[in-house]
Amino acid sequence: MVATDNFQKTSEPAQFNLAAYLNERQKLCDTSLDQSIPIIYPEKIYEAMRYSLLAGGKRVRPILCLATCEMIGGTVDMAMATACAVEMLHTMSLIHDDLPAMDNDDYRRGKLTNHKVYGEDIAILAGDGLLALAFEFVATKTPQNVPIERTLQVIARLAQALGAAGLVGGQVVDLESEGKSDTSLETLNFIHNHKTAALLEACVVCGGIIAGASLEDVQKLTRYSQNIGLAFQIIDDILDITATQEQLGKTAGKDLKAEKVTYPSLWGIEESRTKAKELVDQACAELESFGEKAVPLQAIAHFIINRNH
Ligand code: GRG
Repeated sequence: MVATDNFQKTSEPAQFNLAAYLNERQKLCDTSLDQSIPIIYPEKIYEAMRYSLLAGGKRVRPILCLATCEMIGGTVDMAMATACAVEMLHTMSLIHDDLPAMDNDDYRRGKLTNHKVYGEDIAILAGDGLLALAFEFVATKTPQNVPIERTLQVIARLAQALGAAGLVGGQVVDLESEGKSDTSLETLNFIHNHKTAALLEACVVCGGIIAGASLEDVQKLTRYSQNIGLAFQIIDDILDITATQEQLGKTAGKDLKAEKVTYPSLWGIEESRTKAKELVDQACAELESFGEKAVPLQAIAHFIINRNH
């Protein structure tokens, strides 16, 4: 990920080189993801899975998972299998989201969408393959210095974040809301707490659980991640209006076209930015008790609202 030059626009701690940190972590995740799917027979499905997984996203989710594990006292090695899994899960949700039956998009991460290259049948299966692989990966590749009970908790949390109580439920309400100009703020919050924030929360909380976070730590991590999750979506809505297709790597202006109610359509762009900043400030405050160790997660929170893609 190339962190934006303007990431210092808000007041994240000085002396922490976020751009270098993100760059190094992104490379680490990319290497592990590349190794996670060898191409064997039937080659087509492995190629389709690799096509979207290695298409170059920002890797915010695995980076959050690793950073939280380290903040709580664990290591990158302990959390890498889960970090790869969350990126596989995120990628599968993007592949399915882009299908003609859902958002019907031709571009993602600056490339043609999976179904445009491999066809709808293989794209559905590539998503399914990534979904299954993610859980296999956590179960079989988490190192033995992570107690098995923690790994089980991670599997349960990830499944919960993805299913009807998470991404799937959020997507259903999102689909139902298309073209409805009277969608309430409550419904909008439901959609994004489930579609976007639930997986971000799982990334952070699972990173913490792997490192042995206490119940109190998990509560702080939950509040941190729920706040950044909503801020992430507010910025996503703003970028859909203000950024170009080139910057986004996907079709811009889709929300307006689909007549979707969004945060900027309810509050306006400036008010939406202010709310996102307030959420990030609240998120950072949740981690104050971790002192210096919280600096990466606090800086990532600021990156989320200052990004341009
Ligand atoms: C989860 C079983 C299962 C099915 C999928 C389609 C679907 C159900 C859910 C939709 C989830 C979705 C696409 C949410 C949007 C999340 C979001 C804000 C994506 C953009 O994330 P970035 O900006 O993208 O991190 P990159 O490409 O950088 O990773």
